[in-house]
Amino acid sequence: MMDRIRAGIAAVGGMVASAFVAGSASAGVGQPSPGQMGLQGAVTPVMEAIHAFHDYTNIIIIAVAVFVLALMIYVVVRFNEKANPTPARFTHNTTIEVIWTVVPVAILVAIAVPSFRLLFLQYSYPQPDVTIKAVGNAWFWDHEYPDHGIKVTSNVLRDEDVLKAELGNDEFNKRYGSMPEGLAKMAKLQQDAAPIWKKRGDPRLLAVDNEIAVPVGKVVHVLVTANDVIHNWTIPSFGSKVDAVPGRVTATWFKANKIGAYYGQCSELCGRDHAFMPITVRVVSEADFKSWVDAVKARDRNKARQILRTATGAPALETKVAEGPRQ
Ligand SMILES: [Cu+2]
Repeated sequence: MMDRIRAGIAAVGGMVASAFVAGSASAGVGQPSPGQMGLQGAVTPVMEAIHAFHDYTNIIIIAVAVFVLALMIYVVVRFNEKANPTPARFTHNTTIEVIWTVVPVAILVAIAVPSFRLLFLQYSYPQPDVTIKAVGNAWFWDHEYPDHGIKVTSNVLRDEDVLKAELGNDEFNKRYGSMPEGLAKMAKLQQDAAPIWKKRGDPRLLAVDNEIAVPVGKVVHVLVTANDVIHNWTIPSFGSKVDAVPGRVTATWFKANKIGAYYGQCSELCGRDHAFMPITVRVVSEADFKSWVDAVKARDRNKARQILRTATGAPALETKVAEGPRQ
């Protein structure tokens, strides 16, 4: 009975896994895409290795599931009471017992070796070109660049923030100021903001007011910690996901090889606004990175944001930069 349940679970696992393999081809890069089932597209060596390991492991999982299913069908057909009225009475077979012990061990070793290789790639840090200290707060991120002397506070952009940036505070208050706070107002704001999100080219709930940048093709170390509770610094397309623990420094590294905008979000349940502390990293050319650093140093948030948008081919904004709830 247990064996049958186990085989059933393996068969279902195989089907799910094959759906994942099929889905990964259509996955977006830098952010999730509608109907996506697999991992987000890779732009770093680590994420490429994660993809390769994921696909490789799936092949083994599917092969095992198909084999077990075939065995079960064979047993059901060949050894049911009608087809096989007098069952054999033996209980041991040394050859088969050796095989069903050795083969699974070999399969586990075949999974363990590339898995350790991936772990070593993730946790042996090459010499950094840029170092970022990411600090998780309830509920926003601070990013410090100790070698460049800058600090960027990233807040989630809400519907009302982009509406305010688009309409101006006065017009915003005129339209929405008299509405009572609640679900109806939230729905109205979401509806009215939808075309603005589209025009901006920013993904709702993943976009932040002040984004951070890194130069393309450079090794970046992210030292991650937290001020209050445990958060998690994640950018799926970089293959980076590390806990931000108060009083402790964890680290991740990446070398992004493609200019663009990459989105992630806190991935450790951290409280009320856990779902509203995204991270945006723009990978830009060395020259754009330098001018962004200068703009941040000069405390010109608007210019800093426009530099990053232009550098990554995002639509330029006529409106001033939208600011999130906390500065
Ligand atoms: Cu968090």
